[in-house]
Amino acid sequence: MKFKICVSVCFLILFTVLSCSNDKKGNIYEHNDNSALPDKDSSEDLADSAGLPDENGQDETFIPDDDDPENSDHDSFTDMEAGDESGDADETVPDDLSDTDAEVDDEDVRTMTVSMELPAYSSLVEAGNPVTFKGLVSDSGFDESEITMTWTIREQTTTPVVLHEGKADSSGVSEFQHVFSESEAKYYAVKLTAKAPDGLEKSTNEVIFGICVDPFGGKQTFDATELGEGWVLANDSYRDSDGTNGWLELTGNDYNKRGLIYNNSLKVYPGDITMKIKIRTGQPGTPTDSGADGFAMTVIDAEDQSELESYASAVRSGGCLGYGVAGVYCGSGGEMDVSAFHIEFDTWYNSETGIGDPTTENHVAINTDGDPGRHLLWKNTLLEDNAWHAVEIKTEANRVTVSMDSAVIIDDTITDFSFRGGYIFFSGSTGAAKNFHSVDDLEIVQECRVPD
Ligand SMILES: [Ca+2]
Ligand SMILES: [Ca+2]
Ligand SMILES: [Ca+2]
Ligand SMILES: [Ca+2]
Repeated sequence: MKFKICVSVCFLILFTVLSCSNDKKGNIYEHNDNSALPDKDSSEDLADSAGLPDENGQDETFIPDDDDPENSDHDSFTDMEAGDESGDADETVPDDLSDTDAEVDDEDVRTMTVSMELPAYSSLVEAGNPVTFKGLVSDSGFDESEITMTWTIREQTTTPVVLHEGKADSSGVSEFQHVFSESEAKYYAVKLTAKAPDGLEKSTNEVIFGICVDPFGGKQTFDATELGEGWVLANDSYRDSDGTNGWLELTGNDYNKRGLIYNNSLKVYPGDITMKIKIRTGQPGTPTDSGADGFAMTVIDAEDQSELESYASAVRSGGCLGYGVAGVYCGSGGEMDVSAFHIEFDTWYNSETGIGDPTTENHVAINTDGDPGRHLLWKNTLLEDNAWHAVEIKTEANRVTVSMDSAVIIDDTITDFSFRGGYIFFSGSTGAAKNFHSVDDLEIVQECRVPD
């Protein structure tokens, strides 16, 4: 009898604690009512707590909020009867069917818990790769293999649709994979509902995950004749090939050439980035430093294709290397206000006012906003050997690091700098002196992101 009193008291305390706990969590537990559909109020509360849109909130941002402590509850959706968040507290209820205590009868010991292990809350999976969904059900009334597990997903403002349905296995596990395409790249809310043969239903809370896209999707080798989405070759540029390897040639080894090659479709994201390219400049045969002028890789933060085209038609060649539109010299024919990042490979010393090369030697430099006269960071560098060199450009906040063939040549900060992303734009020029100006193996390394 003492045991029963203790059990009843303990159960009362436990129930009281859980009730208080549930109050703090708003309507999370209401999702686990026997209703198959979430009630509107609880959905809105979840939306608010997780930074998600509610059913009517078209203008709310559909992005998971990592800072929200409520999110820590995302995968612990045991119901009140289950006892605690670990979902294994059913054993605390005495399994004594002969007990005459009204609180402990057949109805009270019937428990079902359902939880979602995967996908993890706010996780991102790149489009084209499988997303694993895994949930677990435990039911005291039926064998788990008799429980129907229904997975529904919804987009920001849409109603849920069934993604997958089937019986749990004998361990209560429901697991499958689904591949989302690039056009389906967005945030989703997924929910798992378990339904027993007698109609008892329990649902997890919604878990938000994202399908993201990597715009440049790996290395661009330019080996195929077809360059791929968005590439534009303008003026004297062309794709070259030795029959096996292909690359972009900006000028060819000829005088008074200017070439532009840019991508008018894929935009690099703002924020920290690593960009890798292979470059080659010089004359065939014995290396000499007598060639010119040089070339550059630009990331132009143009609003749209039209602004990009305006920039492409405004850039000046010669010592402006096909990227200059601003500053004392290259803006002298009409300055253009642009937001751009440039790395130049300069093989001709310009002393003209407004270009002001900082060294008479060949140099690699970081310039910004269309001004070849503003060498923010630079380094004398061997360039005109007509050999391929691997260049890596990395930004971390206002720090820019450049390495050539794995040796760091620039590593410094730029005041008020941040990488703003945009369109990839290569340019090069020759004049009274010439060189090849070749680019290959472009690789953009950035975090996969969910499109806006
Ligand atoms: Ca290639
Ligand atoms: Ca030179
Ligand atoms: Ca120069
Ligand atoms: Ca320069």
